[in-house]
Amino acid sequence: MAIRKTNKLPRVFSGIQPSGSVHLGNYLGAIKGWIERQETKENFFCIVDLHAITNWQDPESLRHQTRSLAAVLFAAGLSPLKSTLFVQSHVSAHSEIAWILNCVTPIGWLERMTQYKDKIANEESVSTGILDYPVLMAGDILLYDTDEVPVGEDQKQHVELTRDIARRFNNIYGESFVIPEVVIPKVGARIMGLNDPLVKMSKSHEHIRGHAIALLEEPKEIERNIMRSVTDSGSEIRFSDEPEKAGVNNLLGIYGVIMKKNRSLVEKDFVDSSGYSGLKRRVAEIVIEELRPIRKAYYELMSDVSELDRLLAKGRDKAEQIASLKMQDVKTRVGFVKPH
Ligand code: ATP
Ligand code: LTN
Repeated sequence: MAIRKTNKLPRVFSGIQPSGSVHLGNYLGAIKGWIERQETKENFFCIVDLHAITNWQDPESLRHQTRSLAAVLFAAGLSPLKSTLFVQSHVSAHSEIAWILNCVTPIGWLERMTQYKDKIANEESVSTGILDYPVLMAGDILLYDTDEVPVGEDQKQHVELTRDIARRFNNIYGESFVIPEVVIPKVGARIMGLNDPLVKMSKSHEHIRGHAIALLEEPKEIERNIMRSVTDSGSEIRFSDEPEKAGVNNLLGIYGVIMKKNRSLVEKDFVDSSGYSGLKRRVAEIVIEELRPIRKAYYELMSDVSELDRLLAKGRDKAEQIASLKMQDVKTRVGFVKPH
């Protein structure tokens, strides 16, 4: 049976790539929710550097981004007392389990993944890592007997695949893995690019001017990007699924998550607004206010890198304890000889 205590809080696992600057989509779609639910769950959050190198990363930048991401998460309110934050490559069980899960995962399951199909569409040469990305992610989740995986909408299919892989392994080798549930926020699960509201805000497009709002961006820059965001030629401020209203829809969504208001309350707030520029100005204001304390805390944390590394080492120790027990169980089931 799964090695799991019975009387404890639900266990949560989620991951984030140190592959670029954390943006408002990551924050509203994932990080903010992780932090708000810290009290009521047992939390494992992982900086997934092994996933990040499925695309080329400059080594020095990757090292910097990894620490920087840890600082952003702590600055945003992740508490080292309530949550375990660690770096994926620090716990070797993640690579080990991925290999074993590869051997029970049909290639066809991976070729079906929409993120894989999107990623290979514009690439001439695609690494095996891009195809195998969801198996590594399944390993992350299954190592910890995870109950809940809070992610943005774009990762839903990967968590569903994780469930399939876990069931297949359990059928072949006996019940080792807990089958995890995906948790998608009701609002904010898909923040769109400010330059193109039909495309998800993404680290991979951060080089495009005006696409994303980086969490550490200066207030002036945030304001400029929001004021320049693409809307439509109309003037109606309402939620809508029509593609031409996607820009306004996105701005209202951002406002709703930050203000914790439902759709009708959000729309009410803009009944007397002075057109789209009033909407944009108000959204810029609240985004700036939301991010201001995070920026301040971030620079304090980054001024003491050894303390940051110490916190990550503490996280690693906790994660490793659990992951190595699961790895032993998995290796025994598969038929590996235990070293003397
Ligand atoms: P990339 O698009 O380059 O793959 P990313 O921006 O999606 O990177 P990740 O590190 O892969 O960043 O995602 C971290 C978390 O943020 C995941 O839970 C993901 O679902 C969520 N997320 C990413 N983009 C958005 C978005 N635009 N809206 C809401 N949630 C998002
Ligand atoms: N693939 C995810 C990051 C990720 C993750 C995970 C999320 C890696 N391992 C485990 C949840 C659980 C992404 O690109 N956002």
